[in-house]
Amino acid sequence: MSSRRGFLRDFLAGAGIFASAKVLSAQEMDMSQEMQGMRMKEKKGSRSSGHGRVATVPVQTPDVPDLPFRMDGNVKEFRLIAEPVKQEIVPGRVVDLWGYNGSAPGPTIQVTKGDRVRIIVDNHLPEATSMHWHGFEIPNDMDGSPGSSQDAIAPGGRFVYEFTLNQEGTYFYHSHMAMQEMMGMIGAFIMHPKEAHKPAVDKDFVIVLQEYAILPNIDVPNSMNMEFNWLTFNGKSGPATTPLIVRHGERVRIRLINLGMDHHPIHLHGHQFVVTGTEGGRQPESTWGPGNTVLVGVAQARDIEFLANNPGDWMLHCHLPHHMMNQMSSNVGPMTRRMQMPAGEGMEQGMGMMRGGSPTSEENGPSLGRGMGVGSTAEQAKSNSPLKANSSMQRQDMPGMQMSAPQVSKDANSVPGFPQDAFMEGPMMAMDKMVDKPENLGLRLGWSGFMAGMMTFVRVLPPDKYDEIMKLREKQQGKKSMSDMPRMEHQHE
Ligand SMILES: [Cu+2]
Repeated sequence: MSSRRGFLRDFLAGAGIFASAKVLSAQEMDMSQEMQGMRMKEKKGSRSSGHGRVATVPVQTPDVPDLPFRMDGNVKEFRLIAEPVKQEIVPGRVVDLWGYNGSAPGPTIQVTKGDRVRIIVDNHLPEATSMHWHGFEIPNDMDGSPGSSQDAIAPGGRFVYEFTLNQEGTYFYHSHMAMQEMMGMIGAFIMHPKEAHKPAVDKDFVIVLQEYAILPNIDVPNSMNMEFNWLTFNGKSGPATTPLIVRHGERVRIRLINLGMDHHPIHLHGHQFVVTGTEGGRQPESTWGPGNTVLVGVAQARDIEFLANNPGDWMLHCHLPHHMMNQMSSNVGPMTRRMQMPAGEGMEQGMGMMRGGSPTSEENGPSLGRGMGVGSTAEQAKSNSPLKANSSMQRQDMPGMQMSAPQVSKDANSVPGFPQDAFMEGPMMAMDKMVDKPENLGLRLGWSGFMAGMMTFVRVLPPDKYDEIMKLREKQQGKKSMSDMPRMEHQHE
């Protein structure tokens, strides 16, 4: 029995399914059997059942767990707990978000068209919440609209949703309390077709786009701010995002989901893709046209597909310049690069560092650093500060940071516009070792200094490199103890 349990544990870890020791139960047996079936089909290569039908592959959501389920008769039963979450979005930056089951975004739900599902939602937040099923064609009383289709779920309360799903595509769930959305409360809800769409894909990924405004010396997002200094893919900012690993020649789908305040033009290097789906499901092939950038609007989903026929490590990123930065805040201090230039704010004020009040107080709410936010009153003309060339920017408090001098010309300080606010890109920001993981194996030395915000890689690898990374990943995930894994509490029994 113990060896069987050990096998299950390894298997679940290998499949990227996380559960705590508390829930090693029939629930996992159901989940594992279904996932095993999917994986075996995946391994066969063509995944054809012999009648021209091709099975779907499960989606991978890098850095986010899948939500396990148990079968209750013919009903797939899931449990979601709305709760505060501590999340490390880059090494050393742990922030207080709100999410589901210990993760923001919440765990990914995968079902198949025709499934009857039950989702038990428990509210462990200090305030009321409600769960909306975005784009679902379900009875009105299951829609999760607080005040109209149901009462909001009180703190400590529970609501049980149950419906049959006859749709297919990239959907999502989210709190229908607006400010909670800006604390992280969304998750992917993938409805697989009964057989794969043609042409079938070999890899299917999900990326949830989120953004936060977090003042430099506090860990709580300012949900009132309208500009953002932390931009995340699946709850991580570059270089902490986990690359999408693809074997050369595979067909790839990436499902992008946006729930924030901004639209994100997501750009892929080295390939042209077609948009094959929206938040409303599959698009007819007659609408597919080539592109390499897709605008994912707020509350929208976009599926892109391409043949990974160009080997290499290709960037996949939001193309808004400010969305490729981390912890964006202003250069501050009394900057007196030339005479007569107005001095900036003091360090604390200029960076929006809190010394009183809450993140949403009158003093801190509308403004983050220099002129961030509607109604900002702290906007002032500031010169740029001189930057010492050839000086190491090694951070003593972060030993994993790579030691090197910024690449700056000798006359840099006489060039108007230099240094720009947020001069933070380049080799001196590299932290390869701090974000070491199998998926990063073999990336060029210093790569991490150029990845921030909504940035990751699609790594199109030759078979030997691909196999090497997969083996390493399985080994590492097998080693993970259950206590290290994201929390999944089930308290009803
Ligand atoms: Cu963006």
